[in-house]
Amino acid sequence: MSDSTATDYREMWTDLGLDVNKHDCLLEAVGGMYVDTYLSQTNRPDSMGYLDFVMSEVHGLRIKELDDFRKQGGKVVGTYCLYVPEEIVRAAGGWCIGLCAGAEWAYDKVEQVLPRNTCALIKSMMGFKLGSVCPYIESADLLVGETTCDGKKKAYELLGQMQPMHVMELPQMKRERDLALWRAEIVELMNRVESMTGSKVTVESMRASIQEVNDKRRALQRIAAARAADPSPISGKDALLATQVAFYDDVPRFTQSMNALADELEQRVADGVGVAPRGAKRVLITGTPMALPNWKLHDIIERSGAVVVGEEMCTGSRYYDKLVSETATTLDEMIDDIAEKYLDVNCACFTPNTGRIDDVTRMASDLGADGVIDYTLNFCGTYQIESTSVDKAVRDGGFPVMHVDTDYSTEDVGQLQTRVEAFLEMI
Ligand code: BJ8
Repeated sequence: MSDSTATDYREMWTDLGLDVNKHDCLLEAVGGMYVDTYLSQTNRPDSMGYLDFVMSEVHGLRIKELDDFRKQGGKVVGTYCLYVPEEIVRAAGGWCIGLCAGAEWAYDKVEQVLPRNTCALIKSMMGFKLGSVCPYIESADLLVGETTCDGKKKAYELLGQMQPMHVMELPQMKRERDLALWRAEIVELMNRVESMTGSKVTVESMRASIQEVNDKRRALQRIAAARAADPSPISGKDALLATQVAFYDDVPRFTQSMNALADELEQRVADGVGVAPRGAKRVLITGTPMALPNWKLHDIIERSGAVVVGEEMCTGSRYYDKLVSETATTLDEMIDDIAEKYLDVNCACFTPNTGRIDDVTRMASDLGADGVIDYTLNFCGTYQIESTSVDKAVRDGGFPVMHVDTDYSTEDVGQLQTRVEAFLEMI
């Protein structure tokens, strides 16, 4: 991260409209966090070198790639949620990037337009834009939002006054008529991206995009499966980082690198090599997403000697555990398959959302977890209320559970550390 701050990319950042001095501060802060959180780990898989490199160039080389793509006429679509189908954007010739919303930034400006008691993810999303420090959002030709939670919906109206915005209406139940509505929304997104890129989606382009995004998810599934071993061959922090980077890295390159990481993890499992000693306490985390660079809870848990073995969240299994069917032969069938796969994501904005509860207990058992931490960002009503059902199902399944409500600040780190240590001692 620090290399990029020196000189190379300042002209590009300026051209993108960034506040370059504030951006330097952001890079320095995130770079410092990365060194403390990641590079201080021991016995990491060698293949993590790829993600270290990606992070060292997170606002440099990758932004340059987006810039070059756009200069050749390419279009970049920025998203904030798992429901926006990357396959559609890629099939129409665009690139899709998940936008940063994982750190506190410019809250003084944010709180002039949003209530203070808004969840950190939404405040961060707005803060990066209002603070002019995110080269990803400034590289996006179109933002695609979705009607998930109320806070995001209303914040998209404000973002839409600053940048081109397309909002998809996501139904909040999963009946046949909801699927029909969702499919129509996907077709509308496809039309919008096609008119922006000037490139029509074809059976061939859609088949290729389904295949390459599935391949990315398959690579992440291999990494996830390796974490069932005791000792776990990879830290939860490193596995979380892999999923976070999946949202914005070049797709084929990322897939290749993650398959190399999975090869190494599988070898480590065969050799009994782990990041923590065999028998270290194993924790499954469930809840709201942890957008880059939110590594707070994983760091606290793993510094306490336990290992995070899975994440039932949008920066975890919800992102990679389901694939789009690859058997369709017509464009209509492919769109059906995409609509079905995406509506099957289990977000708490749906009612009922029993699929998520089933996933939590299944994952806790498959991954040999000793306990579950249910993690929610403050003021996220849907996940906070769903905690009651998660808590009951996890306890009924025989697993201890702890609930954490937090945000992106470091103020509660000491208190969380004490609570996590007490939980780990108890399990
Ligand atoms: S599919 S979890 S990425 S909406 S934490 S902004 S819900 S108040 S992020 Fe999410 Fe899509 Fe669902 Fe996943 Fe609102 Fe809650 Fe904040 Fe949230």
